[in-house]
Amino acid sequence: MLTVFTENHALRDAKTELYGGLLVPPFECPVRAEHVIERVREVKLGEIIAPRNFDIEAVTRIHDADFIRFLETCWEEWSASGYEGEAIPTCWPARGMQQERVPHHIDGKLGHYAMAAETSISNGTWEAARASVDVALTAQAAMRDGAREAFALCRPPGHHAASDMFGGYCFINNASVAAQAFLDQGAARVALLDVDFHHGNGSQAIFYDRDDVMFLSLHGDPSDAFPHFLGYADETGQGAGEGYNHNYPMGPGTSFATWGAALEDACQKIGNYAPDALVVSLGVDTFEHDPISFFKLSSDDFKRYGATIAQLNLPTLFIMEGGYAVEEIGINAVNVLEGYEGR
Ligand code: OKP
Ligand code: ZN
Repeated sequence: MLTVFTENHALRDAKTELYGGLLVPPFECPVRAEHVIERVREVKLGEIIAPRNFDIEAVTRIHDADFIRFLETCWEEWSASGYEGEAIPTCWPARGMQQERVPHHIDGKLGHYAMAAETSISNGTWEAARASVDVALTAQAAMRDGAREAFALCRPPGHHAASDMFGGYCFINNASVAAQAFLDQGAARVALLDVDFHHGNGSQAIFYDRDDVMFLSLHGDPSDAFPHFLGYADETGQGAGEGYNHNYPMGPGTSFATWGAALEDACQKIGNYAPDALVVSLGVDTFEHDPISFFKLSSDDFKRYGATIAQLNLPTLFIMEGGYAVEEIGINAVNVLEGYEGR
């Protein structure tokens, strides 16, 4: 399988994450991607290529142009304002407040465009996010040009980012941008399967009222897990999108028996939908030793479910999302790809 990767992911190197009332080193850190590419090399998964640079138009098919300009200029504006730390939102348009106006002050802009406070924006964040979506688009283009499957080793991840919202370590929704690229090249239907531990609220919101992308997500029950305010089973889509959104929330301690049954059900729905392509938001924070998650999948389970996804027999684009047990992230992510290849 082809892998797309760039060292420019390392430009995303924030020093702070607000966690448990402390500013700690971020769980979403550069060494994650290094471990994954190391494992890709170790098992000789296949060719590794660098991304090419895509025009921003492929990104603004999904994201609001003003939001993209905000990401581009946030660090500059924040540091020019005299603040000494990294950019962290501290106030939001909560219930009963103005949702539509974008404030002038950087504190207001951050609150307007952020979904959460753990994702500090730092120097280089925009450049890394841009490189990450170029990785996804390069892998997608390889499939347009004939590859049956590809692995986009994206970092930073993307599935929490909505059209005009960042957070949950995400800035640009790489998987959604890639799904839209398939459609723009003539696909009639794309399935987006999100197996990251966390609900892909950004991807769900982006495609919620559409029937040309079916979104399916297996994740920690939002009642107990981030992002807390989306991802319940009764969110089934709206308008033309009614019936094209499927959530599988699962509780603390969920084992592979339960998780795998949910995957089988999701795969059945994907099969019935008969998409032209499958995009997989591949997070491996479902691992039993993940430091911020509560599922109990073993390293072998990742290989097993890769094989299940392969049974769909669809052109498949894997997009890297989360996974914070850094020592095992390479083995776990590449196990999915090896399982898919029948190794
Ligand atoms: C990003 B991705 C836990 C707080 C969780 C954010 C998690 C973002 C996950 N107490 N904070 O989906 O892997
Ligand atoms: Zn996650």
